[in-house]
Amino acid sequence: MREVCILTIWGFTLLLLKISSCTGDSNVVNPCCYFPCQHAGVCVRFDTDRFECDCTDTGFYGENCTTPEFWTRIRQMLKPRPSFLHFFLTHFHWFWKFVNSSFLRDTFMKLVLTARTHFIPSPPTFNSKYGYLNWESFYNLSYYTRLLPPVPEDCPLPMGTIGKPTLPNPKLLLPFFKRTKFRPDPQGTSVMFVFMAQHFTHQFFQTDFQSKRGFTKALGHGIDAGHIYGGDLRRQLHLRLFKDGKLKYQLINGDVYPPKLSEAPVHMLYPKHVPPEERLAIGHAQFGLLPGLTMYATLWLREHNRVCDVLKAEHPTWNDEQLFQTSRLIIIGEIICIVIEEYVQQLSGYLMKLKFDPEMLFDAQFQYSNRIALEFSLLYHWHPLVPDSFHIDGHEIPLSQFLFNTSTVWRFGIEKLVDGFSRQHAGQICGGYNSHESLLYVSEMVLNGSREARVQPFNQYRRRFGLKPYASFKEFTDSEEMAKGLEELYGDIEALEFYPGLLLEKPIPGAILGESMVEMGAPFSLKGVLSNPICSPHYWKPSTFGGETGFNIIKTATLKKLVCQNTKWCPYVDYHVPRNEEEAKPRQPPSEL
Ligand code: SCL
Repeated sequence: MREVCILTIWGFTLLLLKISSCTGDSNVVNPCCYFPCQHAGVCVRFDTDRFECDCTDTGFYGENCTTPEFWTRIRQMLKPRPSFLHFFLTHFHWFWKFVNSSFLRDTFMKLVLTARTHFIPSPPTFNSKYGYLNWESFYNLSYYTRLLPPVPEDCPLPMGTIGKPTLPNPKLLLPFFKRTKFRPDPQGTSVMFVFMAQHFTHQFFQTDFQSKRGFTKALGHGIDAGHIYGGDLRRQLHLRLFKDGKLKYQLINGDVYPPKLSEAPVHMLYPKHVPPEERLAIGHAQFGLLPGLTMYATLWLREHNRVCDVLKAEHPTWNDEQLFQTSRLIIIGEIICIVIEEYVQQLSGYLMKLKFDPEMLFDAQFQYSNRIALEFSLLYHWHPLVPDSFHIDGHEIPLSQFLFNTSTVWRFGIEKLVDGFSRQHAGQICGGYNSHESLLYVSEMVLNGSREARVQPFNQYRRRFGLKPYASFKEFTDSEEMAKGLEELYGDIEALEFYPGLLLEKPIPGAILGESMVEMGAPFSLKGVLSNPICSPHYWKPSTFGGETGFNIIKTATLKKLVCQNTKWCPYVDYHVPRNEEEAKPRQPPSEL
């Protein structure tokens, strides 16, 4: 009798506890929803209403990781603001002219690399499912990683505890993205850069839209040239010729192009109206989308086969497999070199001459592993780059007629496409009001995806990357209309979302990007590029690339060589539009062609 009684009381107590955890606790806000831990400290919830910040290795201590340790305080006092550093790096020609031609170039480059990459945790940490460390999130490469954990599911508001009860309808944000009048990038970036950006980044940004946001199909998590060779072995085997290490190709008007889809039956996304003979087989399923992408696919295919010839001449005993694999490593090296020394050079606007030299990091603390972050994939939606139409060989082709118009590639030929793209201005990325109307649906998808993934507010990321959070929308943008509109939609600058924050922020004066895009993009970018295995001490030597010849192809790779060693005549080719009359002179094919 007594035992039954005790059991009943126990049962009653358990029931009460259960009820309280269902109802009573809903009044208790998960303290981590306030994002209390500063300086990348980790918020851990204890009990229902208590939290602790783990400040390990942040350089700060105290309940919220706000008190700097001694050396942190010294560093804080000496460290210049990012805006000052950027100004310094983009001004004072005479200073950088001197630096670029002395040993100081290496010193500064090393400084840039280490200062940038230390923001990226490696091995990776959180992902879209897990706001705490665990084996699954480390081991499962199908996830993009995350720098900041998702906003906890049980927070009272979508952005934690600040802002409106619901986020604004994405459709109401699109007017701030939409182009009024084409605004060219003041740094003089060309359309050649635009297609490079799209072609290059789609090897590691392949969001899996079948799954929820936060998954990727590109398991290489970096520069693996999967967009050239196929993302998996099955695809690669279809694309290979199995002779001399080469890739399959076809000849059109006597020039080399990717093979017909019928010759290399891989999955490609072509709409019905594209005739079978115009469908090409390319490493990436979507690269029939735009002639600019097919152009780069063609250039890299020609370059791969050219490198195979160079290797075969030196290694007549090598079989197809070794020629293929070694050429692929050389192509990866060429991509990295061109990306750092020309692509990032153009993007950053730095007067310091950037240098690709993996040896710089051999004595630094640096991990040769990389995981693509969701935040990186979100921030790289740079559709404002795209102009309203394309100027090629005296023709003006509107964007709408460019889509899936593969035959444009051989109608003009690679030379004329490169020439036209390199002379035409790209759009300014940040500042808003510069996305072509037909591309706004992409921004809408990014907004929806970022909400589904519960990405933390923009200002949280400003803090994470050592930037001062914005105090108001007026400080964030120079457009009064936008400041007012965003204020109404979000209610509080602390509730502004990550992606609109990055894209709509006022650009740095005279620059293509805003401060946040530079300070958040550069760490992901440089970490992704330099953590490639070929940059590690056991790979970075001549034997990996078939000897000094192959090694030198990497070390001296340029965009101009990529084009002009694989075309009949050398067009104007640059990520910058012509800077002087000499470069602006028209180029024609020699008369015998
Ligand atoms: C940069 C980038 C990718 C995205 C955004 C910005 C950038 C340097 C020197 N990089 O590479 O500015 O510049 O890292």
